[in-house]
Amino acid sequence: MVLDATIQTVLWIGTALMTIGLLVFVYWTYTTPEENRNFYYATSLVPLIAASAYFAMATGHGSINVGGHIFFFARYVDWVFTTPLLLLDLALLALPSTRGKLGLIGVLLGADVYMIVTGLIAGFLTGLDKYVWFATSTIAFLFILYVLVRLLRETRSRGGAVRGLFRNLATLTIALWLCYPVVWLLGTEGTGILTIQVEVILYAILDVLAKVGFGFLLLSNRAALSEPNSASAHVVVGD
Ligand code: RET
Repeated sequence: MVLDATIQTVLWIGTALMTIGLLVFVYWTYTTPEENRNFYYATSLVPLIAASAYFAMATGHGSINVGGHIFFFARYVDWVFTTPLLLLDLALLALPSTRGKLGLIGVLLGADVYMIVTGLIAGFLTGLDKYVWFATSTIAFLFILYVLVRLLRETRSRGGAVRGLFRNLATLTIALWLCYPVVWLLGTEGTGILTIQVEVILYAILDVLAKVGFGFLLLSNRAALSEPNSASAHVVVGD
């Protein structure tokens, strides 16, 4: 797929920023005591996957032509792996123990994968069918938002650094994630109000904030991640 210079430049900047995020997170992983590394492993995988997806898109291998417009399917391959990892981070941070909560975590991550896969199907289609799959994906998204708001309420009763960190991360996540279906609807996959160039720029900003921004906020907060009642202290072998 041949891409114009603006799109290519934005995709290369995306690749570079994700790579920088990856290098910083890997460095932080190795400078953290092994028993506190749970969050570091999951969060480092996110920019690794995103850098690969951006590289594929920048080199013309992450898109195809659907109904006369460029469809970047590589985004969805990225999101199907990275969004569950981000939600896993949030769930582990919010839940003082994963015991008895694996069902909740499973259903949260399952709904997320379902949201991305149904969004991918919508991207390949045209006409009314497209919007049926968009609506299906949105139902899963609303469920995810509901769980996040419930976790926000539950963490209110908890003290310490975890509470404030979770509040900031969950708020950031809800605000940024809400923008994705809006960009989709306004962009070339939806109504076509935005040009493909503007769409690529908006997704790049959202992706960098939702992945690298989120990771910086989480991993730079070592106090919360090593708090005795945070998940990092609870998820031990055999738990
Ligand atoms: C789609 C279109 C179909 C309806 C909905 C969507 C939501 C996508 C979301 C994506 C989040 C991506 C992130 C990536 C980076 O880390 C698939 C656009 C609801 C919420 C956070």
